[in-house]
Amino acid sequence: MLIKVPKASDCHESDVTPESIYLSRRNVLSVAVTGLAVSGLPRWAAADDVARYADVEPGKAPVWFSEKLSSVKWGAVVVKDEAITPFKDATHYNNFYEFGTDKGDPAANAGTLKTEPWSVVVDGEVGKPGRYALEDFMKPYQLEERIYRLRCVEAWSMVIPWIGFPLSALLKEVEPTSKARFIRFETLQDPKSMPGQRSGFALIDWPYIEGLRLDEAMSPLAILAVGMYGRVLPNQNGAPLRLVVPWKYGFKSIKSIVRISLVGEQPKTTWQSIAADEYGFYANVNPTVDHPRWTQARERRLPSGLFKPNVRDTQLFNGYSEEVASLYTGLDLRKNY
Ligand SMILES: Nc1nc2c(c(=O)[nH]1)N[C@H]1C(S)=C(S)[C@@H](COP(=O)(O)O)O[C@H]1N2
Ligand SMILES: [Mo]
Repeated sequence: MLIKVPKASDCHESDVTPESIYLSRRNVLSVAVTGLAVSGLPRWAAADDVARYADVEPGKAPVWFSEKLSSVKWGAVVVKDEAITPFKDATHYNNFYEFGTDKGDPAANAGTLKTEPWSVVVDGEVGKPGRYALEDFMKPYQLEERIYRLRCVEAWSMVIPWIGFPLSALLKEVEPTSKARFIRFETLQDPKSMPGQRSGFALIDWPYIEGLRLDEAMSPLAILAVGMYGRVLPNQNGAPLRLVVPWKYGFKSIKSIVRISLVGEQPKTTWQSIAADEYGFYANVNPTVDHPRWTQARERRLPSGLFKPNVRDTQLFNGYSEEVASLYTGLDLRKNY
């Protein structure tokens, strides 16, 4: 990752505002009455309910998404006692190098990304390979809201309410063969719509590639996201389909996926290819294993002011140890960073 000195324009000078201010729900009353509230969010909402986040533009959603929105399991996983990052920050402070390397570039440039029609290829070591139109690809899945911390390797973090479905559900659909040991993801390559792929940002050998071990991919926390903040994913956040693995540094959560392959060998990932000594395949969030050029012990929780930074301790596995630590028993996390 490039070293970036934060600019004043990168973030707001405000302290974190309680989640309740950003979040208003149609069913708040019913939640209070039934006592299902978790940090102001219900675990389950009525079937016709839609989460409403204040100050969020609904965005132009495809029909399949709007249809699924009415049956989303709202607040299926939540973060307790931490505010949801304002939508404005989550959509204007991004890493998506296909659209430029400045934090504001994806918001400024990703409008050119054409997300409809979109197709996804599933191939490699699977019983049911195929090429699907996104609306067909999505048919089997029930959407859930998953409110997760996102910790970038650059030491900033957010809390984002994603809408997606477990990656394990996809794996069940496509039937990995006994030879499948890893899953590999590929982002769209389209220099016409992606200025970062034309500008000769020579470091990256496009397309962007990421991967997981198969057992990591099966973790109930790993999701494929199609929405956030109660709406369809904005282009700059990886529309129309992206990975979210909340216990790993953000670069593992690959955006705008066009190909998912089950493979026998560990895939060569984009950031590993750029600097293998700085960015590993595992990239598990770990406060005790520093990046060679900066500490990973702490993070800036956005929004964070330049003069009043909102800094907090980074947690092992980004606070998801209980769910994922067992995946790594016997693995030297210092060597396998
Ligand atoms: N294709 C692609 N996916 C990507 C990136 C990228 O540059 N290209 N950046 C990654 C990094 S470094 C981070 S921190 C997250 C940021 O996701 P967000 O902008 O939705 O917060 O996306 C990840 N996925
Ligand atoms: Mo990142």
